Amino acid sequence: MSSNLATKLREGTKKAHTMAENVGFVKCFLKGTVEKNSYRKLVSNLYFVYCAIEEEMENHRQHPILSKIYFPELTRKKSLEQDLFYYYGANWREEVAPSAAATAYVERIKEVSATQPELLIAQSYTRYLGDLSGGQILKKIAQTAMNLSEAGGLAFYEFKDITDEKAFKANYRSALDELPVDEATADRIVDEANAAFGMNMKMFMELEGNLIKAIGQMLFNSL
Ligand code: 1FH
Repeated sequence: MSSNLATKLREGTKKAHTMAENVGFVKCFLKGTVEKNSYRKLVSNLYFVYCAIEEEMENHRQHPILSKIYFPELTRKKSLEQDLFYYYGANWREEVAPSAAATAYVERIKEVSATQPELLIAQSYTRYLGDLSGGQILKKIAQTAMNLSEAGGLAFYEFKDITDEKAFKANYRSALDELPVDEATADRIVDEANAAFGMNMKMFMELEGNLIKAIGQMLFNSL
C-alpha cells in the first residue's frame, strides 16, 4: 500500500516553497547579502525549533507511524549548538532567545505533538528535506558572504552521518510513501506542512526587518 505521501507533500507545498524563496531576506541571502547579525539570529531561532522537533520526535519514537520516519542521523541540535558557540561565544546560552515567530513555531510543534502527533511528519519533512536539498547551496553562499573559513559557523549544513544526501532523500521519500496513513490524514499532513512553511516565512520576514535596520544604520554611520 502506498499513500503517495511524498508526492502529495512535494506537490502540495510547491506554492509555499516559491513564496518562501521570495521573502526579501531570502532573496538578499541568495544574492549573497548575508548580514552576520541577522544570520546568527536565524541560527538561534532554528536552534529552538529543532530542539522542539527533535525532542518531540524522540518522545514519540515508539509511535506506530512516527517510528517509521525516525532518523537520528538528521538531528541538528548539536550542530546548531556548535554554530551558536561560534557566533555568540562560550556564553551563547545566555545570549540567545527565540523571537516572536520562533516562539509561535515552537508552540505549534508542541501542540501538534500533544494532540495530533502524526502531524510531526509534516514538521520533520519541511525542515529536514529542505536542509538536505537547498542546504549545500546556502552553505556556499553564507560562507562566501560572511567570509567564513571552512572551520566554523556552518556545522548546521553538514550531515556527518549521511554520506549520500540524494540517496537518503530517496529513502526518506519512500518511507513517507510506506506510512500507514489514510487519505484524510495525508491531507492533514500536507496542510500542516504548509503551516510549517508559513511559520518559516514569518521567521525570515522578521529578519528582513533586521536587515533593513542594519542597512539604515550603515547609511547613517556613513553620513
Ligand atoms: Fe527548499 N529546495 N530551498 N526549502 N525544500 C528543495 C527541496 C525542498 C531551496 C532549494 C531547494 C527552503 C529554502 C530553499 C524544502 C523546504 C524548504 C530543492 C530540491 C531545492 C533545489 C527540489 C527537488 O528535489 O526536486 C532554496 C534555493 C532555498 C532558499 C531560497 C526552506 C528552508 C523551506 C523549509 C522551510 C522541502 C521540504 C523540499 C523537499 C521537496 C520534496 O518533497 O522533495 C529556504 C528558504 C532556505 C529560505 C533558506 C531560507
